[in-house]
Amino acid sequence: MSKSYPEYIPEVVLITGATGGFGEAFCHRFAALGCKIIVHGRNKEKVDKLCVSLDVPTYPLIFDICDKQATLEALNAIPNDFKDVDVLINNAGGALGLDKVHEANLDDWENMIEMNNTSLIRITRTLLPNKVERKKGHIINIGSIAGNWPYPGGNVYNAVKAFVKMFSLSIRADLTGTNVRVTNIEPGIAETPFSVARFKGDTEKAAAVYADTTPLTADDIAETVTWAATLPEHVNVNTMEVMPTKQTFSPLHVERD
Ligand code: 8X3
Repeated sequence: MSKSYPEYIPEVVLITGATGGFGEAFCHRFAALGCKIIVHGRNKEKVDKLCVSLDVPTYPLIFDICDKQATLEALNAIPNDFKDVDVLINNAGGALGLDKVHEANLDDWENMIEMNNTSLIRITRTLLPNKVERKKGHIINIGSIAGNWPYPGGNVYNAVKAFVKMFSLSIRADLTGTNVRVTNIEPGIAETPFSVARFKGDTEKAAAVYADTTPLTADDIAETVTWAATLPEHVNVNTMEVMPTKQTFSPLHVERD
């Protein structure tokens, strides 16, 4: 007789960047499983509103991911009934700009490193000892196909997502024997506020990214994340690259005279 899944339901899930796009979809999906949710965001009003909409116990976690002190203070103040985080989903981050390397904005580059890498390692390092002590837990990083496949204008965004992938695999190597799981989910083109942020509020440019095709949705990625998180505890999905059916690969570019 074959088993039926999900076999494992986490108790406490912490989602960073939870107030929109993927993060919000993750909140609803884990709430539907009955998990307690720590909802992170920068905007208190948005976080509070989302917490109220979830029909499970929630804890609002408000801080700017680029602020080290605020991050550490907020994480260290998580109350006892939420502090055993079973699943940490490092979802916060994003892209800024799509300019060529010699024209890109240096501040955007530095911000991308801060948002996608520095903050992620800080949060992970702070929450990991609890998981190791309990010999239980799962870190799910939201990477990107951008970390696997370079594309024009991707430059530092591609690089920060490649960092997330290699950091995920490296944490996994260090955590051998601890029973802690690590997964890097690598979505392709997905219709979320991602492109509005990349183009700094230019909604027309953002809409063009998703025009005349069928991109992934936040729900599609929530499905993959909850699948990885609810597999039996002896199963670890290392990486999972997910594209819309209508997105594929191009040949390598050859410059001709
Ligand atoms: C987002 C995927 O292809 O827009 O991480 O860079 S892509």
